[in-house]
Amino acid sequence: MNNKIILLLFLALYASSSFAQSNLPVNVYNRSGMSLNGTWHYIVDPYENGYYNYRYEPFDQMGNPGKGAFFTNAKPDDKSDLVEYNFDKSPTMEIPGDWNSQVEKLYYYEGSVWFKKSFDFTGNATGNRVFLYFGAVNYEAEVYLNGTKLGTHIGGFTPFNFEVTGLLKEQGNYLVLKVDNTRKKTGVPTLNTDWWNYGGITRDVKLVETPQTFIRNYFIQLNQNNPRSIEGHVSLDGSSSANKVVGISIPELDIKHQAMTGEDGMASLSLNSDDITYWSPENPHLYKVILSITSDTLEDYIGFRTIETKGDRILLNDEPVFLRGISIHEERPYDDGRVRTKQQARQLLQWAKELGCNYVRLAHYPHNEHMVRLADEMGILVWEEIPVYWTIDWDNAPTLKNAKNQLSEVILRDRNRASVIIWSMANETPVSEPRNRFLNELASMTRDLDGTRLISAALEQSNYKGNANVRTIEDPFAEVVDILSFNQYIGWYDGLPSKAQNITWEIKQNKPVIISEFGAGAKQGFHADSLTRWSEEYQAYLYRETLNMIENIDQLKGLSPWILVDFRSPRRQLPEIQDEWNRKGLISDDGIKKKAFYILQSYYENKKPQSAN
Ligand code: GCB
Repeated sequence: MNNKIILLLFLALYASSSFAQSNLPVNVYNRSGMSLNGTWHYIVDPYENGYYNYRYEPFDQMGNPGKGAFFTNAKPDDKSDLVEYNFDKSPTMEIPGDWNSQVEKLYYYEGSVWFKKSFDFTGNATGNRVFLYFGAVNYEAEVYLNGTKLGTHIGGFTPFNFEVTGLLKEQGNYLVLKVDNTRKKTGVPTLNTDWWNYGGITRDVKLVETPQTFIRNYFIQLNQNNPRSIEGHVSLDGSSSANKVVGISIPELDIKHQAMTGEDGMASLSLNSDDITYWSPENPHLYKVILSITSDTLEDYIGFRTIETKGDRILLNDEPVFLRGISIHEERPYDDGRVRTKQQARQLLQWAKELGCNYVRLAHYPHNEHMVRLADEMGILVWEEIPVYWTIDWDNAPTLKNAKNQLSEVILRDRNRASVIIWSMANETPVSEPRNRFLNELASMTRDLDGTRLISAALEQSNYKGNANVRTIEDPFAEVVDILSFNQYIGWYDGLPSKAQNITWEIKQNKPVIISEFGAGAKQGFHADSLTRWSEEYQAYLYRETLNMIENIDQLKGLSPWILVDFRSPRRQLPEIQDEWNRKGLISDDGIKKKAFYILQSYYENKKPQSAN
């Protein structure tokens, strides 16, 4: 091996280990920081030229990357010097924001785009630490700060961060990302989905400053077996995180408590109160919780509730609850593209409220953290899921690792949210041995990370003993889940809406049932008789028939029809009707309600508990 190769190997190792993320994400949402949102320069690089530039050595003899590598943000040294790119003269786009909806020529683009943001940073108090946070980047991000690689993140919908202490200058920092949204067979999701593969830095970017020893993360929830006890733990990070006093106070409950961290920097908490007002959709009460150590204080607003199943019932705070839900894609209201702001997330949840929902299914990937925080405030129960969708590469170990990573990142982000009651493992995944093993692994990891919530998956239904008029759930994963959920499209992909009148259900499992999807496409404003496909009348007819049919499922404890708003999908090509939109929304892409909206709204009106009316 020559010296240059040894040097390269060393640099690769250094880059991947020295700034590796610790297992627990830094809690960022409720820390102030310096936003790096705004205008970023970009270079579209379908051939990955900025990565494997053929004219320049990627590293010179001193181990410095050559100027051809885009992450060096190079400029010519003099008038004779050759550098074939220039970020500062390249076009710009707004971050957060997907590239497909911002730049016309990137509408269908799948591949690599480089992004660059220059900034000054003067905030760093002596001894403090700094973390660089990304809310989400779809799909694979390589992150470089001032020419140094911080690391790579895979998975398009969950947050990640890197410690950048000591790497920032007061002036002239440049952050460069290579973002690649290429779909892959081994990816999560895999090649085929029914949504738009929006690429880019789709959520907030922030620099967060913490003291040397700081509160990295916490998990504070009601003890599910003793609703007078608030329990959990707080994790510190830093050189003096062992044997440290952690204060926790909940002023409204008169709780002021101290706990001691162990050698691992973790303190366990158990706080008793007889006066807890339980969080529920009818009364989404959140308590201000203050965590403190000598060097750091963090505040959050947390709701306390229990959620469990008993036989075929779902009990919220020991009371049976019916989940009046709707499925939602994270698509910008009145527009296309990914949700970018809290206000846009609020609009989606407000529509769900108007529909009479107490519950939403956030499909098919983790949505922006704004969504679950707003759901906490607005009193909406939440199902969260990861994009284990249709046929994943079940036998491939890196695919499982990727799915586990995405799942653990969303659990660690949202485990303090009272609104979140269900972790879903997958959507419509055909049964096979490798698939069963894969999902079992996800479920057991989820139970280890968070034993306070329910597990489900959107399964498929099948004919009972070969009889097409009797439907059942045969999936072995039905034994693992707490809630039996399945999608069904009787009346749309499976006959006409009247078919629902002949169908009965033989559900063998003694578990609560949720219909996680049903629906029909309708072009808003297209009116015809109720047997004309794509008319609002057909969709409304299907809703009426389906709602009648599912009333006969004894264990039915909720539903989340498909879907709140029309959403972009390249699979949906019918001209003048779909034009690349999945039209199963109850609301059109420009925010107009279709007839079926009101059918479901009145069904939900009748399902509301008496006390809520
Ligand atoms: C499904 C999928 C969902 C699709 C929907 C449809 O079963 O879970 O992602 O968008 O059907 O519209 O076909």
